[in-house]
Order: sequence, then structure tokens, then C-alpha cells
Amino acid sequence: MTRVFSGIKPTGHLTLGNYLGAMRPWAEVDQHRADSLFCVVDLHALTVDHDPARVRRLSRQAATLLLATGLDPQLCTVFVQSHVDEHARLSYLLECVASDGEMRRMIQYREKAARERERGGSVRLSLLTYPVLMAADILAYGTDEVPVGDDQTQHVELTRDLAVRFNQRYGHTFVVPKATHPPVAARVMNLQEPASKMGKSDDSGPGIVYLLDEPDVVRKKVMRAVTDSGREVVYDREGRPGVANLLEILAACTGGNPEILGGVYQSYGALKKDTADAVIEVLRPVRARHTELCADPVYVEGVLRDGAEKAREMARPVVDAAYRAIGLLPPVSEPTSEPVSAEAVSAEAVSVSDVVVKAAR
Ligand code: AQP
Repeated sequence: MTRVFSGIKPTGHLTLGNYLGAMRPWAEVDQHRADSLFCVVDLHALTVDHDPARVRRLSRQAATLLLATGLDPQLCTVFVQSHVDEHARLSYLLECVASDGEMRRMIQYREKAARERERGGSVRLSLLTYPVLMAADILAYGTDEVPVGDDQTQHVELTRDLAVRFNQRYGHTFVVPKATHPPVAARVMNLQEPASKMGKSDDSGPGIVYLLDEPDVVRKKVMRAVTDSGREVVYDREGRPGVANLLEILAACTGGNPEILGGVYQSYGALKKDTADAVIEVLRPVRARHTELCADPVYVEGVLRDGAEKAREMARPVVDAAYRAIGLLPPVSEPTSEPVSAEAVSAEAVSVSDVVVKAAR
């Protein structure tokens, strides 16, 4: 069965971009067709300046929202990254196969580091290395597919490169995964700045629809969305990015096609009104289920506890195999009373490579 892994960072309140680009396909498609793991990647939230109490709150909220979107613990595994040590264990090994140059080329690093410097802050080393941790998140589970918004394509490419390089150097250990994207709304743009992605840690509140926004707030944000200088409603991502963004959002919410929808509207006002209605309807059940789940924190905690246990069991053999393959001595479970002969050492070498081959299968 196909193995799917993906995650969400608790760096801010989750947005319509997170939902349409990732969370909705996870709940509506992936959990039904694949052996899926979905994770709140809290370690990634430590790569920028953060308030510890806020990260904890946002992690709990993200986990609750994952369940509110319809993820079913009977069908998939939902957990928190820091509850499974294997991610950090594997990350270090992958740092030993990644190069400094390839990390500095990551677009998200360059953008976020520039933003951090503008604010007068210092750039954390973890901001540079976190794509390696993301590679570890994915590779630890023998993942075949990573359903993400298209801003994550470069990180999944890096993951593939690291997997291939590790396998070539140290023997076949990792499955080489690929990214998958939803057919529309793989990159929802900020309603006030249609050239920028709708991101949860942006400062531009009015351009971002949050999953927990009240319906009248959603309507206000959509009705005030920046459109383009023309008057005609056409789907043109380059020339009319504001209108194209609204058409994509509407298409994603109604199951339509943005180009066809472009021909239906005579005015920006009508397009905005229908888009606002469609977004409000799509978010309504998520908000309602979120309220119910907030009243039952014991259930949410139980899901996360069971999820972490299952995830640990899946990741451990893969990460242990990587430790052996790269040349680390297996932990000694019982002290040896006998001196180790040269023959025993070479026999150990044979049995270790055997373990790697078996784990990779
Ligand atoms: N605007 C978007 N359109 C489509 N997909 C998106 N995703 C994020 N934004 C959009 C997808 O949501 C998943 C989880 O994203 P993330 O938590 O890794 O990061 P983020 O929301 O993209 O975070 P920001 O806003 O850039 O700020 P930080 O990084 O500081 O949290 C991913 O699959 C992503 O593609």
C-alpha cells in the first residue's frame, strides 16, 4: 500500500491556503487511499523567534484542526513530531550527507532569513538546516508520496536527493518519495498581495483567511480582496493574479474549474460574493467540529498518544537501519565477557549489512 506522510508547522493560525493546498486533500483523498501519517511538525516552529507557550497552544490547535478537517484516527496516524525521537535522530545522519551549498539555495531559507535580518534578528542555524529535518520526517516512514502545497516542492526535491545519495553511498536504505499537489489551489495567494503566498506567519492579516475566522470576517476579507486594473473576469495567473486567485479559491471550494468559472462572471463584485459564500460554506463544518473537539481534549490527547506510538514503531526500524548503514556501532545490549576475535568482527559486518537490506525491503 502507498505510504503517505505530510505535516503542518505550528507557527501561526492555520489558513485557507493550508486547508485547500494540503489539509483538505489529506482528509478527503489521502487517508482513504493510502497508509497515511499526518504530523504537527512542532520542531520546525523553533527555527524562528517564538514564544514557547504560543508554540504549545498552536500545536494543540493544529492537531485539533487536523481532526476537525475529517482526519480519522481509524484510517490514518495523527501525531506530534517531537513525540517521536526518530525524526531528530535521523536528521543528524542526513546532515552528514547534505551539503552547505544546497541548504543555502533553499528559497524558503533565503526569504525567511532576509525577513529575520530586516527585523534586526539573528538567523538561527536551524532555519538553514530544517529542510534536512523535513527530509528525516519523510524518509523515516518509507514514504512514497508527500501531499503538499507547491511551495514545498523544493524541499521534497531535496529529500529525494538526500535519499538517493544516502542509498548510493551506504546501501539501499530509503524509499525515494515524490511530492503530490492538489489540481487547483496548490498555491493560494494573499488576498491583499496576490504576488505573495497566503502564509500563516505573514503580518498582513486582512489578506489571510484563517480557518477559525468568523463568517462575517471571511466575507469582509474576500470582498476587500485586491483585484486587477481591468474589468473583465478572466483566469490569467500572470496578467491578473488577484482575480485568478479568487477564481482558484472558488474552484477549489465548489469543485469547479477556474478557467470555466472565469467566463461565468460579468463583474468582480459578483465573483467576490460567490467566493466569500463558497469559502464560508467550506469552513463551516471545520469550525463546528473544532468547537466540539475543543470540549473533549482527552480524546485529542488520546489520538496523539496512540499516533505517536504507532509512528515510533514504523520509524524505528528504518532509522536503526540507517544508523547501521552509515557506520555506527549498534548499541550493546549485554556486556560481553569474551574478548572479540577478528573473525567475530568480520561476521558482525556481514550481519549488519544483512539488517540494512532486510529493513530496506
Ligand atoms: N498559501 C498556500 N497555498 C497552498 N498550500 C499551502 N500551504 C501553506 N500555505 C499554502 C501548504 O500547507 C502545508 C503546511 O504548511 P506549513 O505549515 O509547512 O507552512 P506554511 O503555512 O507555508 O508556513 P508559512 O506561512 O510559510 O510560514 P511559516 O513557514 O513561518 O509557518 C504545506 O503542505 C504547504 O505547502
